[in-house]
Amino acid sequence: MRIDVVTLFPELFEVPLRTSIIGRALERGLVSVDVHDLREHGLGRHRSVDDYPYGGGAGMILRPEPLAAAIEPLREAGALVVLLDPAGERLTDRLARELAGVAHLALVCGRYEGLDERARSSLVDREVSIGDYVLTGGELPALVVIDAVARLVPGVIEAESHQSDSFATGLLEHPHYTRPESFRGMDVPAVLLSGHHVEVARWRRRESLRRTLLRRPDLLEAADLSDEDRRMLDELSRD
Ligand code: JAH
Repeated sequence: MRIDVVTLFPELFEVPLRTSIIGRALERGLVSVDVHDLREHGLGRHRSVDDYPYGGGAGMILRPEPLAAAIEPLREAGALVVLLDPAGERLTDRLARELAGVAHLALVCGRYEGLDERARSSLVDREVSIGDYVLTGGELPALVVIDAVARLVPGVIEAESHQSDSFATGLLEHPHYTRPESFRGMDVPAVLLSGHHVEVARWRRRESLRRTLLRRPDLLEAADLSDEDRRMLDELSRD
């Protein structure tokens, strides 16, 4: 998968993209990320990229010409152009999986009060938001999209890891334990040490259901639940 990024702050992408699992995916050539500095397309001696809003008001708006110069070659290369914006479609596990199926993404990071409307409407295919809060720009959301999408690219992590992701199963994950068997008087549940794989699976399913019921009951509406799940939930809701 190929990802291009258009930003006024290319340096924000350096450390996150060379670190850990995403860094390894880039090294291995499973994903490529090219970060483009919008300032290179700035106008005049000061490489200006923004200006005052027509009609007045606070803040600055990104001018359309530098955006067009940066984005048009990416569109022509076949990229799906995604703007990170608080007014966009919410990033969910489903949207991450959809974007992971796109061969070439271009992520456009706004700053200030946003993009000139003519650039947005003519250069952008989709708008994505990572949540209902305003940030100082689209760079952190773009990194979130890259992280969420890149880990779904085949080979980046073991497929079992994301098939059991809570938002893929529709339930929150069960608790996890590792060594030692006893920590500050708190013991690992005996069933996990028993070697009874069927009982371990049943315990994990029950604890997933318990957590979901307690913390995110809204997720239960859409979850794919068996008759046995419903029996467990029934019992849990009576505790
Ligand atoms: C803020 C340009 N949903 C997260 C999000 C995405 C983008 C922005 N803020 C929040 C943003 C200022 C300028 C984009």
